[in-house]
Amino acid sequence: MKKNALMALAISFTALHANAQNPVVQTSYTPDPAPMVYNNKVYMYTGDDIPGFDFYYMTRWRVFSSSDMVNWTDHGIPLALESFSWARDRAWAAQCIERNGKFYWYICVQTEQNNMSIGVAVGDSPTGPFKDALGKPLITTGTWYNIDPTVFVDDDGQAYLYWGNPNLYYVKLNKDMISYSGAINEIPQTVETFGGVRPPRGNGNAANANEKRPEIKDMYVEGPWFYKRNGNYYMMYAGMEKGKECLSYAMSKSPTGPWVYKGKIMTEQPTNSFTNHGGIIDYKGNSYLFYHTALLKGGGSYGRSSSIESFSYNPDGTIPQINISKEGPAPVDVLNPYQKTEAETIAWSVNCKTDQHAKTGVFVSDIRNGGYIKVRNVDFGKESPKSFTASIAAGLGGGVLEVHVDSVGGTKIAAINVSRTGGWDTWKTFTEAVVSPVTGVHDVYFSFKGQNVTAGRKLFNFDYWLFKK
Ligand code: FUB
Repeated sequence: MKKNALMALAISFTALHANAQNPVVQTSYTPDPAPMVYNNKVYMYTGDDIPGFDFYYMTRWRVFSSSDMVNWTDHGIPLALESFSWARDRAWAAQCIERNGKFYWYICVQTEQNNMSIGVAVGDSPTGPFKDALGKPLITTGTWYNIDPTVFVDDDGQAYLYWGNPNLYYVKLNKDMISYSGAINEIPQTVETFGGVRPPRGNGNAANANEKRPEIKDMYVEGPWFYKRNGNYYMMYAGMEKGKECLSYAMSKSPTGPWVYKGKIMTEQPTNSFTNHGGIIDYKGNSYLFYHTALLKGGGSYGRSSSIESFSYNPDGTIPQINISKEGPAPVDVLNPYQKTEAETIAWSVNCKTDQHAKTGVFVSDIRNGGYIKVRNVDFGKESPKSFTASIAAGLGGGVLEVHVDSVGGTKIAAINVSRTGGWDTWKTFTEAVVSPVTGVHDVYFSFKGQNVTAGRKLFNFDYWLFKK
């Protein structure tokens, strides 16, 4: 290969990694993404995987939001098994929607009676607080089938709740969104509706890794995602191929079917995960597929993380095949650095985590030497800021917060020498001059450096930042 070609390859490799955006959260494991658009923002509701176990032993759910599809603000853990007096274990896939100013978060858990049931929590804001609306399950039939709720309110005001593994069910929700009318209906599964029929248990079922798994073209497994677009109803779901899940979909002209199988959306991708659980939204003129992989460092089939791809529908409303990517979607907005921004608004991060306290809310924690946070598409405008302010808590001293633009080693525009503030939850605002003028749109990197500290020691906690002109 010629020197120029090698150089071009090296540059594009660097560019690819410089723009890594998937998985979209690096501070925790975020399976089963369920996006919701509300008030010009996207909210992403996820589970909370705990890698290292050999099953989906999750105990809580998380919320993130974004205005630009690349910088995601962590809103912490507004809901957990403890929120439901009747829950025992397994905080599995969930979806939240808004109706009349209230937010209904449909979840599924293992109950004290050892079955899976669907419950609903209600809150006054998309980030909570939420509380169990009923004090008991909304859907419980004494079986393990009641998982993965998906909900949609149709144009005529009728709300539908679909769910299930291995069967697909629905009920018509009442206007209160916490009760339903009529029977639980089961959707027939055929080659025509979902691309195939589940073989008898013990011959291809996904639950047991040691089972023989004959090649199956497709079938409904779990993780339904129900929505309507341009008069078409869509049912996306986790299908099955070669012993692992794919994402497939069916369409209908009515909210209750008949469903017509349309094929696979995401097929034979190197996700490293048995499951893939998806969600689809339109936002600021684009369409997005949310799904999970096991590609975050330290992840696996029980350490899954949300990723996003943008796509365009075909003219007839069908969905094209979509591949996973590292880059994810392009930004659809800029970030204003002159407004207080939570430090946990992150496009990419290394060597830090998030935590939450009643007093402070969510903040960036576990900051280690060599770590950084990248925030994309920050618009400084025509005039450079003069100062940089950050709210920091440090139980010990010895850290520096450096601010760079364009890359982690790019131009340094400000630096704060962090001294002890009196405790890890004692917050102090530090302000320093901007030493290198910056205008226009840049990616900003908050880089964490230790001073005379061992590499692994926690440096400081970081709550929010802003620039001033
Ligand atoms: O996350 C636990 C379970 O795995 C979900 O409920 C399924 O959809 C699958 O993703």
